[in-house]
Amino acid sequence: MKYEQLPQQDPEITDLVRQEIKRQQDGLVMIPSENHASVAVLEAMATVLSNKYAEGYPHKRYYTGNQYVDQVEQLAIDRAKALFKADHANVQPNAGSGANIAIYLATLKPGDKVMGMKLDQGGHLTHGHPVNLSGQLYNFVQYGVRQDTEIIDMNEIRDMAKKEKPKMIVTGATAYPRIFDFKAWKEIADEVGALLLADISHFVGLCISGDHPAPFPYADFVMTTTHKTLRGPRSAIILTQQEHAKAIDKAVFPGTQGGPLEHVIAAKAVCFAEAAKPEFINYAQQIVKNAKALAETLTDEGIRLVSGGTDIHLMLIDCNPLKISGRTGSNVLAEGGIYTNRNTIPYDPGSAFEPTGIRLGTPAITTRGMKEDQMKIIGTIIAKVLKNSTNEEIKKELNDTVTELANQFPLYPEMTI
Ligand code: DSN
Repeated sequence: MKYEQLPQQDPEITDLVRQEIKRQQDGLVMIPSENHASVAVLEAMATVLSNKYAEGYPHKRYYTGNQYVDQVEQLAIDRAKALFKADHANVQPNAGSGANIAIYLATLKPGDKVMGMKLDQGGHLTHGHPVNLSGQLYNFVQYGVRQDTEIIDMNEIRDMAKKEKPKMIVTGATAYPRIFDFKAWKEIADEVGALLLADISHFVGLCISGDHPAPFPYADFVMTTTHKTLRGPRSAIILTQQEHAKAIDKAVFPGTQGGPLEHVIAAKAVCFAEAAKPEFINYAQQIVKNAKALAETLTDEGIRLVSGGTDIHLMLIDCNPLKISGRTGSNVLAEGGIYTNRNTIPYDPGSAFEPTGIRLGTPAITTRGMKEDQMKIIGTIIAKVLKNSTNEEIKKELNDTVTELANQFPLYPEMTI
């Protein structure tokens, strides 16, 4: 991928893009919701498809000149349906938040009761947090994890669902290191007559590889972002059973969005084709193997992980025993080139802004080709740094380790700007 016009025309933006490429190349991205999309995915976004307005859906548009974007969008729809074994796919949502809001708009009335996971125990803003439209428009009751196990207790979920009788149950999380057993959730949803939404944004790649239970045939609605473990462009999709197809399409456009981003839809089509290849299964399986190896190393080094480890691609470090804040821990790692994020942990004594946890994961470093041996190296240095966050020698050791790994596992070598 060679940039030509941009460097000539806009040196300021070029320089910032160049520095960002270098930051990603020279560091280790361990924020579990980030990844490195393929050059093909990135190239699909840098196309003239971006110029086209296409309100509506393939062959039902409001403007003329859609003969090619119709085919692009139809390809994306067909590939998504095949990949996820879904009756219907809407590939237009620009982001996960908008996708969730569109699902609510399609199915709920303001004030309807919904069950979703608490943000500070792993959920998402759009799963009913009071500062978000979801929590303001709908009557969300929020579930969490048990304090002793830090794991969701399905008996508690059943009791809550029976008591609250929600119209919808939202599953999925952004900071929960265990799995969602969709079959068990469906049984509870059926018992109380609730619709089931599976937000699989984080672990979508693992649903494809079989490392996490698949949401279909249990969920009524499935949504996912496309840039996390799916490794596509920054965007989202909604998958449904046929009976909800019309309502979902109406809720996305004209309900919550205008003209779709056809260049991003093209990039989604490219990533769905990539995810349908056997190599992707190996990739997603390796994400989990790496996460388990990393969790084991951190634990062996005396770091406490929420719920004792992970089943998926991410884990949460409890910073309380280390006597540092999540901010200090994630900042000192970032200074040495390991990017994680500060995060609340269940029953956090801190706040959302100053939490006492660090969230980290393996999707992006697995994309670079790293395996269990590298996880041991990374886990060992992370533990050492967090236990000695003011020690300059150890910080230097972190820097050297990151440089060595980054050089050994190059990223975007073909990218010149
Ligand atoms: N911001 C995303 C994440 O990091 O998990 C969720 O929307």
